[in-house]
Amino acid sequence: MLTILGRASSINVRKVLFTCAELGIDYELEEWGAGELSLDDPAFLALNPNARVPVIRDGDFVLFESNAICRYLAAREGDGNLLPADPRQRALVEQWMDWQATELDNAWRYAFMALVRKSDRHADAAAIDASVSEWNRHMAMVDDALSRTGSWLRPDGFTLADIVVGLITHRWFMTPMERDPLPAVEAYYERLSERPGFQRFGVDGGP
Ligand SMILES: N[C@@H](CCC(=O)N[C@@H](CS)C(=O)NCC(=O)O)C(=O)O
Repeated sequence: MLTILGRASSINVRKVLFTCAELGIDYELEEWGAGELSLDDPAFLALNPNARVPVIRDGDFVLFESNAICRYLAAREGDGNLLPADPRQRALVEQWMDWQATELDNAWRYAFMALVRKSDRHADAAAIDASVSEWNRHMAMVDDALSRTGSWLRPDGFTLADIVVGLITHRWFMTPMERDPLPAVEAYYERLSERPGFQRFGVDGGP
């Protein structure tokens, strides 16, 4: 049985839960990072020295980094839809996943922490404006890609790229800020909302 370590309120844990829902994988969830299961516990740090969730245990195999976990699970199941076997098609899915984890995350983090989490450490008005503007600029790139495919980020169907970018699309809509009108992203969000995995894990949990 696969074990997922991490609180279900975490966006990075929810990527893995959404992936399991798409793949029909059964798992046990150990809610590390919530209650008494501290990420600073030596037993957890032995699995992930970054003190971050998610982590998975699959037999004696341990893996951290949410996007790597999603790729592992799709490959383990031999699912060529979420993660194509063809090197170029696969690289294009991974391109969006890496872009989410680096460029897109750096764009939205400050605004989200300030406007949704109300973090004291994210109270600089100019930095909030800059983050909102960057987040809109990055979502415009998503809009442009979706306008060309007419559906998901990749023209052949729903992939892991839609799981990881889809969760941030939800945050983009729920954060109280000015949003540029992006019709293809709006249609994308409606399509995402029809998927059971997104209905269950796509929405934000607690802090
Ligand atoms: N790059 C890592 C980031 C993981 C991460 O930042 N996780 C957050 C939750 S979304 C975390 O563990 N924060 C510390 C905490 O919850 O105490 C990944 O994608 O797995």
